[in-house]
Amino acid sequence: QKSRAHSVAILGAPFSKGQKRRGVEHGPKAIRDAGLVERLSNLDYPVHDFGDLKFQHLEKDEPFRHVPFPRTVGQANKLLASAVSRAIDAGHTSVMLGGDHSLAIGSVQGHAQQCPDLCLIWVDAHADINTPITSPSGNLHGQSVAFMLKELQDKMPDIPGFSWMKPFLSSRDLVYIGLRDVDPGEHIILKNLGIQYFSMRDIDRMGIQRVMEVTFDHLLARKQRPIHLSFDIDAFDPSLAPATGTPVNGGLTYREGIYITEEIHNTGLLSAMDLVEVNPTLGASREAVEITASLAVDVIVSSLGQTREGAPVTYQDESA
Ligand code: 6HN
Ligand code: MN
Ligand code: MN
Ligand code: MN
Repeated sequence: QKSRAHSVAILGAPFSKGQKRRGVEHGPKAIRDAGLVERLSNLDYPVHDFGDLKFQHLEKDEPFRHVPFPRTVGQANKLLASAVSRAIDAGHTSVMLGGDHSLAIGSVQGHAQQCPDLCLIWVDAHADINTPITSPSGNLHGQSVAFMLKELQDKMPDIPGFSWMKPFLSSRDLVYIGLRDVDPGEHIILKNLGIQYFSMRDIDRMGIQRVMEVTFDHLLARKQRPIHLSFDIDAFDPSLAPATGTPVNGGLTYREGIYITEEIHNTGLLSAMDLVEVNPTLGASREAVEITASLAVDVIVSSLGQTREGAPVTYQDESA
């Protein structure tokens, strides 16, 4: 129940080539402009904002079958993986600001370099577990998890740009929350591998409290280990998070989303997180963009220990 006195590393990842719409590369700026660092400094640990990663532009990057920008996405994730690995090694809790969800490949892989026994909680409307073969769109942000899973190794073609990594995660160390738009090929993978998931229908049936209990039973009952939280803002209902590329009706309420992150914080095991798919060019209005970015900040500060019930002062406040 006790949070470790960890410092927080913020890594901006302005990247959009995991899908075809521009604008999501401005996500890190929108989330910072919504007050991320100020809100985090109200909590009692040091915050290190490492700024934005500089991703390289590749002149020639032919599609692999119908998958666009494979080398660009592969190389960006390689860079991100080493940045996350270094941040964890330095003792920080890593907070990656996307960018599109293909960035989870590098973020989780870099985390796993330091913490090979990590488990993964994926909060999303989508399962992002298409392979390049099953993917209807070709977009790599819908395939991130397939690159990670050992059990899918023989279903993955040799796609250019990814020779730097091998699958590192076992399918039983993964839980999904919030699913409501799963492609046919993804559904087969979820069922064949027996992956633990909670769709929006499951949340309707069980309630979010029971969902979190079963999630932690599944991931932590055998042993306590580091948690990676990969949070796609489109897990929320589009009325709360309109500025995103692939919105789907019937998403998480504000309170369900914050309950998820409060419970994750309460385990004391959160070691790295991603907040992805905030696209400030897609909001219908300035306000639509602002509520989406400010929701992203709420998710991050809640994951890192901001509570709705207040907290005792744990330091000497000289101005008091
Ligand atoms: N995301 N399942 C669709 C696809 O193109 O594979 C949508 C993926 C959305 C990805 O929101 O991170
Ligand atoms: Mn430090
Ligand atoms: Mn996603
Ligand atoms: Mn999604």
